[in-house]
Amino acid sequence: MSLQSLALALSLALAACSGSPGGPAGAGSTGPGRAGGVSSGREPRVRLVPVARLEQPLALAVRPGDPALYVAERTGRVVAIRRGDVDPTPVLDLSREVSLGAEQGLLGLTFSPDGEFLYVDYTDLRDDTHVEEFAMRGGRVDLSSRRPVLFVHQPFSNHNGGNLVFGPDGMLYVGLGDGGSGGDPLGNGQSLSTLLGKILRIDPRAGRPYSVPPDNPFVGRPDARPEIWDFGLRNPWRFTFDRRTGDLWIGDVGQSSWEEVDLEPAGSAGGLDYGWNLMEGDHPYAGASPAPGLVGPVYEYSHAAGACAVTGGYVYRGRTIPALTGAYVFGDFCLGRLEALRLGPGGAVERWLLGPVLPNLASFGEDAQGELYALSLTDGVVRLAPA
Ligand SMILES: [Ca+2]
Repeated sequence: MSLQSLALALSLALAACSGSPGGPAGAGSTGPGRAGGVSSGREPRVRLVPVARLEQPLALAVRPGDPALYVAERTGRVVAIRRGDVDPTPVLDLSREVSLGAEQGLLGLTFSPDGEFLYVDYTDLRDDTHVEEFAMRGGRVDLSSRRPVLFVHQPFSNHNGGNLVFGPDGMLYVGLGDGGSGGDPLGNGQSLSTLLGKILRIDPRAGRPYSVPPDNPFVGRPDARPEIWDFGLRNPWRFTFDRRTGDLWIGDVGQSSWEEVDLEPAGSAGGLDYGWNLMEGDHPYAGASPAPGLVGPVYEYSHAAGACAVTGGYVYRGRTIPALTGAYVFGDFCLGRLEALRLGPGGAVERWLLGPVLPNLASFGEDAQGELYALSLTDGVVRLAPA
């Protein structure tokens, strides 16, 4: 399959299962923010600086004390960009072990806060999810240290989540989609007895294969999996913590009509229900009417104008684009536009386009200095720079 047809297949799959873009018309180029919001024209623009051409890059991470950028390729390799050049020897190669259907592959990577361990999330040849740990030795993994951390059976091939990130609390957060198909036929998003449709919070270093932090929200409840941090998520493809505030930003991919950005303020005790599949964005989906207690998005946009899947990003905390400081940078896989938003008083959303369009915009990354990168399945890794 060519890269283009692969990208098309992935985009169609990410775009969920409706044959129609659906979505109310009239959203316009700025999209229907929850509380409106239009660019004032003063917001910063960026340009994209090529960093590396890689094979379907999907995730980027850095280690403390190591200037390299580590990138997960969907096809199974972790590669390092050292001093601007791609190291020809991979850090890790799982290419014989990963499935490569749409939305599958090596989907996420992160390092332990001390930089000693690499964690990866991938779908195996039977389409199931694995999170594994490897010790780092001299900038590459020590294969003999390989250790399974988490296994999750996937009932369908799509909506695998795959994001891994250590929070400011030192815990590992793991994103899992609702198990796939379309519309969440198994009801996983709202079920506390499955890990699917969730963000998990675990401590992979404190136990074997991991331990559950005692302050997780559902610890001690017999009807719930204690690993669950938040639920009601369809496919929290990319989520990140604001490195300054600790706020958790989640890009949750929608079904047929609405894409959403969710925000969990720092200090949350977890246990939040982000609504799926009772709601898609702010709109009833399987539920007849909005149920009480659900947490709606801080921003949503419709599939009008060709949008298909939100690609969650980062709050900018770098130094080279001061006017962007504190804004949440994100995009849409099909539109490829780089966007940013700020929240004002009362949840008012100011959202604008940063200028560039990156085809097949699949992910974002952040380096040790807080500078941001965008990852394209077809166009490699690029760095955001002031326009
Ligand atoms: Ca939601």
